[in-house]
Amino acid sequence: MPVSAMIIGDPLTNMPWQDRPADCNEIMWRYSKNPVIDVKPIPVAQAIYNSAVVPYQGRFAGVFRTEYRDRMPHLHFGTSPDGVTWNIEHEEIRMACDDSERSITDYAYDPRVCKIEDTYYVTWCNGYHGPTIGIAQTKDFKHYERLENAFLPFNRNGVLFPRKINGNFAMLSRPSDNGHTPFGDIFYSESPDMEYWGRHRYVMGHGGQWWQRTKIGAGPIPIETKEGWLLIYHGVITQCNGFVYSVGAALLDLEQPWKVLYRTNQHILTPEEDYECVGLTPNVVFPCAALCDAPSGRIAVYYGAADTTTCLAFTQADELIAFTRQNSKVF
Ligand code: BMA
Repeated sequence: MPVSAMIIGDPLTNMPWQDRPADCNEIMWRYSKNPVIDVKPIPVAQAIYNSAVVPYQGRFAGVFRTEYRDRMPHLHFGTSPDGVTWNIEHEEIRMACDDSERSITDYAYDPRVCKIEDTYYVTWCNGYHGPTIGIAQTKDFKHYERLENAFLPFNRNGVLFPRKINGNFAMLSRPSDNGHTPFGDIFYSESPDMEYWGRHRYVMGHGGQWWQRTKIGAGPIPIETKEGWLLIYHGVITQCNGFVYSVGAALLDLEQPWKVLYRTNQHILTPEEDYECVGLTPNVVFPCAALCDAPSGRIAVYYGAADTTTCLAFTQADELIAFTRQNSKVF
């Protein structure tokens, strides 16, 4: 097992993992048995993808983007003993809310789950007169309390930091438009109470190399390392026949995360396998969650493939950080 000095966090010895194959020299490599959640995994679902996984009570819990056969996305809860074999509830998550306006959810997709102190916060792209960032809190994944939407429409990819920064909750997001979004940069915001968000700061934008020249968005919850916050994100290029979604990495300053220290000038995962290139939306790899074992530096990334299945890829913290530093362009 590799040894890492980089990740600040807990052990997670039972996380899913495969060593890099001997004939592979990629910085991020795929699980050999992808997809871990295949098409039509529960009766109501056309597909489950772009979903969130966290360690929970010695096992794993997930909030899943579950697309019904009318193509509308809903959030479902699931559990797993090993992070690979999933039991996903057939009914969508119900959230308590005492305000009828705040409870509006025209649709819910691309969830992230972030544990801060003893509470799990679910953020997702929430339909409220257009996409914005919905938030709910839970301690047991049975009872959820719906909080206020973080921002005005239009916004996507709301990703919380796992600890307060400067005494405030902190979130990355991607302001955008009401359509399929031909633009988008990552911004940072703080909140004292998970309700009022401000101190907005620009983090980083699209552009530079072609793989990320259309738009970018934060992926999994940032991983705290001695070198900075390790942010795995998606970058998009517009090709003659549509968007192509790839994965990159960046290191953000620990106390001022809007300051980008390094950022990969090339993708670390891009659609290559059939299950990433063929599906409901071809040519998409879209990361939304990561598990890590701090002492070894092992990182497992959950990503949606072609808006159709849920897949896993692996990387090693020290190697990814070194790669990000060495192949960096901040612009
Ligand atoms: C984005 C989001 C993602 C999706 C991607 C590719 O705008 O809708 O959920 O995976 O497009 O279709």
